[in-house]
Amino acid sequence: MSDNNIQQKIQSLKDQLNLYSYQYYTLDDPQVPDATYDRLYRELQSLEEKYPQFISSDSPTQRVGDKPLDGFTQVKHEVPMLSLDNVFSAEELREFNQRIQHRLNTSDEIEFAAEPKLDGLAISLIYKKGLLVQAGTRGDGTTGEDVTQNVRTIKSIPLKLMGNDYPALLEVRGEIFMPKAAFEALNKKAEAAGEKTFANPRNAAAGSLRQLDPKITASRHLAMYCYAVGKNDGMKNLATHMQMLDQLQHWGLPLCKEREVVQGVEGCLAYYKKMADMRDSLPYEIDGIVYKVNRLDLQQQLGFVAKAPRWAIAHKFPAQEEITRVKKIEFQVGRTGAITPVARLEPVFVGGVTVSNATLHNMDEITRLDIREGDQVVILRAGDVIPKVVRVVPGSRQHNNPPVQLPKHCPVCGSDIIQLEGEAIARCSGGLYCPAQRKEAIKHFASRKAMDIDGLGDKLVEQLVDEKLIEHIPDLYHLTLKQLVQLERMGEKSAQNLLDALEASKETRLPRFIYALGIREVGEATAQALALYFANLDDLMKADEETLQQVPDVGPIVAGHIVSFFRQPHNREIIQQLRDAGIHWPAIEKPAKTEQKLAGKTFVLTGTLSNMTRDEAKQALMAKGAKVTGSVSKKTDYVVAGESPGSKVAKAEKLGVEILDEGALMDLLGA
Ligand code: 5U1
Repeated sequence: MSDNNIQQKIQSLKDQLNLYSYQYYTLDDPQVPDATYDRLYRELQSLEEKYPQFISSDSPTQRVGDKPLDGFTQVKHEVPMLSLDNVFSAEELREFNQRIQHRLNTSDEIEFAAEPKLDGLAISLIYKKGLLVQAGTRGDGTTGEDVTQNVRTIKSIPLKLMGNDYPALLEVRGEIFMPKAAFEALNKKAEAAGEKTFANPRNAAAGSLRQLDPKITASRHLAMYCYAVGKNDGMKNLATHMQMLDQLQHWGLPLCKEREVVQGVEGCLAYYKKMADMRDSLPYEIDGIVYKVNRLDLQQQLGFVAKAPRWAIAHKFPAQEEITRVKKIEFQVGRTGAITPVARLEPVFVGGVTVSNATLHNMDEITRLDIREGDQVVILRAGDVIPKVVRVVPGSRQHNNPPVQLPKHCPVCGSDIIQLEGEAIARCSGGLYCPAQRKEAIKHFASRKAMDIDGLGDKLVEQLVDEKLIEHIPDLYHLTLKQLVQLERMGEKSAQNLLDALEASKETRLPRFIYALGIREVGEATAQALALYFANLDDLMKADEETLQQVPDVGPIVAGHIVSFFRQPHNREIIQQLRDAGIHWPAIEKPAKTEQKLAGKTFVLTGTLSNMTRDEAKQALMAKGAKVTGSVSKKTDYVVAGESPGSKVAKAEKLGVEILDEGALMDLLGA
């Protein structure tokens, strides 16, 4: 082959590989199997080895350089890298909008380009004649660090722009971040190796980018979204910010897919709400929304104040992490006797709610955190998840309180606390002698997914047990109006309502009753599966471990818990007393094996259905052998979306899970 031919061959391989890489990393839409990419990559590699004179900086083989750096040199930002002003409420956003309208001397609705605010670090990329020549961190806005070697390892960032209409000089700005999945994998690996973990994806991204050895950066799976243009020598015919972003995307740069044009403050607020709802299912961490006046001429008119533009604002989500102090560490007793340490906190507003307690799970967690009473701690409340103590603030220990010890005796009934070898959970050995366990068992029995006894909330259960009006679950069904009205804050009407609710709860369904018994590790789905398999309670009560393990999802541990529950005379007595009190359920017809046509399929239901309730749809699906779960994962086969479905559909789309409408569900059910 002549030199010319070799050069042409190398160029065509580079173009092809860069395109496949763009499809894979930027569009999330791979067009060829990985093996094809690998084969072409090796072909290019071997040609470049033979003809090193033809290696160029935009070759995919040159993403990771060989040499670690001694340190980072500085880069100057000719156009300063600005920051954004923040607002924290709809009211402040309205004020921002009014300031803009006032300055533009208009009452017309302003059009905004809206996009998520990523929790990463700002970066400037410089392309000369389409080739990536420099990447710099923001630093103080004027001078940053040269991290070109490391940024070149980020696969979604093109080493060479696509097309041929880009300006000779183009500076692109955006955010480098670590996707949630990469962050979790990185921390898992660090934990397994006994190394320090990163507190959040932002720190992980910053730590990974500031590595002297680019090979380490390359292994960290960073990503980038572009959100602005810095210095350039001509971006033509653009009227709006969104057109500018679309143009960057055409040149192969990575852009956030969730970006949208919205109208006025109300449009901004609707977008904010939509993204807040989607936040947990997004593959990256965000801490708010950025709105920018969409028209570029208006941006120019508005100009800047100090270090921030007047035409853009970040609307932050409520902080998810806050610092507070641990007042006390107490031990709670759960329904199954599990002893859970709980941190009582000085109340703190975090993630949109006031938090004054956080579970510490078990003694292993206390040791891991090295947490003591009086310590200052970082509390995390993300989405709907329960608040969590992330870490003790280093150096915050003022009173040298002693390390926390697991008590030897139950704080409620005084029975011995036992911790079996190899188990993280310690338990009170008091069983139903322990009022705490009894209370929790009764609360569970009355709860919505169990017997659904309206008006019998946690507080009332505590009161009934404390006043010795009830001791065990069946006593609920012997309460009288006279007894109830004696309780503090209980009027005759509420008392009668409770008695009516208790009466109504006697007519139930077998799966609810099994779940209500509170057998360890028997949740709603397992209770349903047990009811379906055995069809009556007596057969379930007699079943041995081997038989139980025939039931979908029941393994040896759950089977063991079920057998030992029904073996206890006390539990059998309670069941008999409940039946004697009149609790009953309709007979279940065992579905024939041939009717189990959805066996092995996992469904998630979301939104409102018009022909049946979600619970009815769930029963119908389970009767056909399907499993119905509450959250979408890779294991989900179908998501059934009714009216106003929420974020589960977005997650399903992301994971490529099939989405069915109500009609398709009815077809599957043969209705
Ligand atoms: N999404 C987004 N984040 N962010 C951060 N847009 C955006 N714009 C910024 C910053 C600092 O600055 C503009 C002024 C370009």
